[in-house]
Amino acid sequence: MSLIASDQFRIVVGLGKSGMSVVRFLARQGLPFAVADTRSNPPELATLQRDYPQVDVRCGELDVDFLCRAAELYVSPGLALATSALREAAARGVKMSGDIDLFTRYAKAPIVAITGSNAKSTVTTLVGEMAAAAGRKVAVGGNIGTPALDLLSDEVELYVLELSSFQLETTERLNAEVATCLNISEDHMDRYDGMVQYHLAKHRIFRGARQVVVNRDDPLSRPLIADQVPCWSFGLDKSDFKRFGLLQQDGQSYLALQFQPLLATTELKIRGAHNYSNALAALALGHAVGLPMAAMLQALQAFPGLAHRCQWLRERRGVSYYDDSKATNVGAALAAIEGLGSDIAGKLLLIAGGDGKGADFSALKAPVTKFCRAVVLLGRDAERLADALGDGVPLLRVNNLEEAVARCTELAQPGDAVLLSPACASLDMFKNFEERGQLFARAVEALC
Ligand code: UMA
Ligand code: ADP
Repeated sequence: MSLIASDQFRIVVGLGKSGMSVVRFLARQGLPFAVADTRSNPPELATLQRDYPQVDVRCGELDVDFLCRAAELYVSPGLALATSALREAAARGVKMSGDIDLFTRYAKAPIVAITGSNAKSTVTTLVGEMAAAAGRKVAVGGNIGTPALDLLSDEVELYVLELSSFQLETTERLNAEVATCLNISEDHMDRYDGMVQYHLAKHRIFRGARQVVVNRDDPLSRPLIADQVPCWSFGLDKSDFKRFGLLQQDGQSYLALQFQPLLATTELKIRGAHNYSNALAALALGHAVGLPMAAMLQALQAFPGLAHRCQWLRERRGVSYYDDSKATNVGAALAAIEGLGSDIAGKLLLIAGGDGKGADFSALKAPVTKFCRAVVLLGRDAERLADALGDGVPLLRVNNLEEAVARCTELAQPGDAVLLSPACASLDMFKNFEERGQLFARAVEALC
């Protein structure tokens, strides 16, 4: 390895899933690189040492002089560019980049790019299913799981990428065929100085986009783009020219484009107004890249929804149990409380709390007071949530999900629903939101 700065030498910063995908990619390209991670034992260390034993890897506090030997750093989305060592390296002329930036330089097929505070995974999966139903060779990845660089192949005809604001921060110009920011509500306030910074990071998705899709129900989803860039829209109001929306006909509500009803909402397996919005967003994105309508509707009808997103688990003595563990922010929990709350005969028993990521919980107060019989709180920010919710409904504190399920079950009446929709990240108590959802489901299963 070269010890002096070179325009060839790069450093991968962060050795998680995305860092490891960059390692594999650079190794395939035969480019010289090293790896750094602030953790003493990063998740992919064993894999790196097994598959690339010759690569120099530095664990522990980042060493600025070491970083400055590189022309370019590929920084994990999990590390803020404001980290002091990264800021200093940038000030000394090192280029900051990321896995998505690298991906865009090599991807040959068109990209459908999806960001937003909520609904990214649902819409990304839907567009992927639609493209597959249309017979396209489609590759789906990004923040949803498979790192984008692991998707790269000459065989691929369409890339569908879920992108987080973190990934977009290090992406110079995505040049997507079509890009969307589905919605914006407060999230990751522990990483951004405020909503303006978060919004700016999200809107980087539109850089170089050939077409855009906007949400008529969320003005913050609208990019500043030139008039000539084709723009499709979706929203829960009436459809129109280039506008996907809902049409009422014969007492039925239809997903529609222009004046044409496409599919009755009752034909969908995913329910609730927020999911109709997601279905319309996916149709708009698919339509923009030329997917045939019949294949898209077939995929929509078959889609059962993703696990841990308002997922129905069971009914016991007239009470339904729902796992919405993926509600890691206030906007997602609001959609579940309002959507489910207005759909059931009884009231909600809400389980909430966890790592609030610096969020303002006050928007939950009115819907919780309206729709909940009681709220069971757990996790690091339980007391901050309690302060925001006030005394409109009984608040109970518990230490774990088993206790939470037991308390809710005692209080529930026939027609009620028990809803895990934490409005918080899970990392203070669980490995991830999946583990939180699985433990909740296990506690619900265990009820005799
Ligand atoms: N970390 C350190 N030091 C380092 C690098 C990371 O302490 O040097 C810590 C940070 O707390 C960081 C965490 O480790 O948050 C994870 O970083 P990582 O580099 O190990 O992450 P990856 O395994 O590469 O996962 C990343 C995305 N993670 C984040 O953005 C935090 C995954 O999104 C994504 O699926 C994966 O790349 C593949 O593209 C996860 C996520 O939580 C699901 N995303 C956030 C969200 O959806 O809200 C944005
Ligand atoms: P993301 O990948 O952006 O986190 P998901 O599709 O995984 O999105 O859904 C995350 C959470 O957001 C779930 O709790 C889900 O119920 C909720 N949700 C889904 N669609 C919407 C929407 N259109 N608006 C607000 N919340 C939504």
